[in-house]
Amino acid sequence: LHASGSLSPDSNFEGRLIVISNRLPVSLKKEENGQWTSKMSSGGLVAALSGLKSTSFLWVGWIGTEIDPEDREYVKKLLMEKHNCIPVFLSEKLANDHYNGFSNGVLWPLFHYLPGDLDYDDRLWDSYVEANQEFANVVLSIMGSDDLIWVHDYHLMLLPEYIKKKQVDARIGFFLHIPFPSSEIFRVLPCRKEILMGVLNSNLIGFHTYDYARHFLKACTRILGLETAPNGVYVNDKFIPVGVFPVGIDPDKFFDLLKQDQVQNRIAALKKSFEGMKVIIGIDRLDYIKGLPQKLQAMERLFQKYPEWKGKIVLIQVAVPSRQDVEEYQRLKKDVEELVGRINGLYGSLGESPIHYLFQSVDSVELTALYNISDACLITSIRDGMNLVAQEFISCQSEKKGVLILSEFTGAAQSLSGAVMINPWNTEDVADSINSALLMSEEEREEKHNMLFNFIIKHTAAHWGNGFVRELYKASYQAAQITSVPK
Ligand code: GDG
Repeated sequence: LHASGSLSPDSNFEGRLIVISNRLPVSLKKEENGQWTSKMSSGGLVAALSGLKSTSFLWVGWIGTEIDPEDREYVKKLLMEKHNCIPVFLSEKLANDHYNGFSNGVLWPLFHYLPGDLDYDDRLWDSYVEANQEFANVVLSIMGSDDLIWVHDYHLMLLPEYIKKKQVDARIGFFLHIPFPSSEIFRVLPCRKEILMGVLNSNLIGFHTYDYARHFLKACTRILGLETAPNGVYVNDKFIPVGVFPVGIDPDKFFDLLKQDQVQNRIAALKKSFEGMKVIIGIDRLDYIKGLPQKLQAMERLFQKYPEWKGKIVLIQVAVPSRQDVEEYQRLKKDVEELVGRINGLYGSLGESPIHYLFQSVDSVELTALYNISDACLITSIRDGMNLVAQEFISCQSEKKGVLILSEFTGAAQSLSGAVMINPWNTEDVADSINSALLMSEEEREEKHNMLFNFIIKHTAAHWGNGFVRELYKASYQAAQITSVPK
């Protein structure tokens, strides 16, 4: 058996890891002179993988745009040589129906408990099937039998099955970055069996929290009638482990940024602009799961209930443009802008606005400086797989010991017990929590900060990546041992 080989499950995996995500972490552009340029983007997953111990890896994913057939060989070569990446080529229509249509129009709202927004149609499901099959074809064409395969997220839930169909001894791990909802919600999905079976072809299935894992196991029992244990599910005569792997950040990246002159200069400038004010920071993609209307309503309530804060608090809200070709996101943008206008109209003064709203992304220098100078970070997601902003804020707060005000509906809430927990739907309570957070004594802030800080510097992105790969290696080794026993 290839899978067992001479490797030992107690050692670190030292072979090749194939990481598969919907989007490659590379932006690619054809310049006017016909030359292609490419740039690796930094992100949570990139950081986690660069922290993997002694593992070489290949990354498979869609490049984000349609590539003409005559350019494909060149693009493939460029991505491989420069970035260790292998592109999956999808037509614009297929990519759109798979990504915007089924992944973001059906799975995303449903998994975040918004079945009312579900836009199901069989044509979109067919595109999801087809795109997953395209990914499988690419993986099958490059994989070796000793590779470990790590599939990421809700765009690719059928991929483990499509790989296993052709390569039974493939060693596949699947990790879901978003919540897995209660089975009561999940069972709404017309293709619920196919999605579960797709994922169950993995050797290890991972989630951010115990709740998500529990919901998944319950769905397996209710929908497929499978027997489960707290740590896995029995499919035919095989046990598929289901584990909890909360993702982390790369705190060193922020510590290094804080040492840079550029960041320190920006910190000094921002401190000067907001002198005598309490600053609350919000960094979110403009997505309905992030609860921006709820956040703004709570700010409005705060100014009504505690008028003494007028002119003394500012919320800096960065709302990063996201999925703007989807109708719900355009509506959300309008609602948020109306609320910002109303609050600034009512509680601002000439030359001063309580809400500083940026519908744009900011660079890492600005981001780090903003995290650093803020007295509180306000996260009001109505559902959120984990939420990395919470951890990034903590990593930049060694001086100020600002307060993290965190929605209990984020995955992060399950591990960041030093945060002030809020229910974003309870406007009154959020307003009260902001008020008390800003009045919190230095000792209490310090105690909470230390607790949070110690947690995030230990549970880093690299810790997560290494933990998952180690477990996948162990699980696939054990599976190989089981199947090698003569019948
Ligand atoms: C999904 C799940 C889960 C944001 N604005 C700017 C900027 N960012 C960076 C943040 C952070 C990341 O984007 C956002 O991460 P989150 O975790 O908050 O949220 P999602 O994008 O929804 O991610 C989520 C995650 O996957 C990982 O598993 O935690 O629950 O929904 O790193 O810093 N970075 C810069 N400028 C910005 O304007 N430079």
